[in-house]
Amino acid sequence: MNIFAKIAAAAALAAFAVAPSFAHEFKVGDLEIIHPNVRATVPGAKVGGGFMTISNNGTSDDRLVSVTAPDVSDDVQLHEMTMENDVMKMRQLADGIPLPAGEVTELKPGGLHVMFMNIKHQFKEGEMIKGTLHFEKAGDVDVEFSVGPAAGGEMKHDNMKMGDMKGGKASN
Ligand SMILES: [Cu+2]
Repeated sequence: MNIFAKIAAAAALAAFAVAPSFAHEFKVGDLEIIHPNVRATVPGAKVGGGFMTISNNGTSDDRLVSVTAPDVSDDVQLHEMTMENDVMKMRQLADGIPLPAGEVTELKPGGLHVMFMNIKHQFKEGEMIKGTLHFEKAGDVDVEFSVGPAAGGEMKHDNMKMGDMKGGKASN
């Protein structure tokens, strides 16, 4: 192997080794799940927020029904944050998150998100957290949430009173 081949091989290996941290995605049926990630949590925090982009490339609507991640939480919920009269409100989406055919649905800070309740350990930046997404039509897919930096302020679940949470049905 000449020196150039060695460099190329090393570069390929390095790229492979770091790839999951910035570009990971999962597929199930017609759904593409791009960069599932969670925010790092501070010590003692009880909850963590999770985000991802889901592209429904099919011709029929689907729905993210639930998420499970027994390594970190026994109660993973789907939430929506909305502004109502200048007040940030969070509600649980009992019917899950609709994924219209041909559309890209974003779970992001300040909007739709996954919430890991009563987390079993701190989420540390750089780690991966195993979870399973359950879709109404596409079925189940195992994913890994990469742990990114801690919240920058848009969504501090820790400061939210649980009393502010209202159960509700997802509106389509
Ligand atoms: Cu939440």
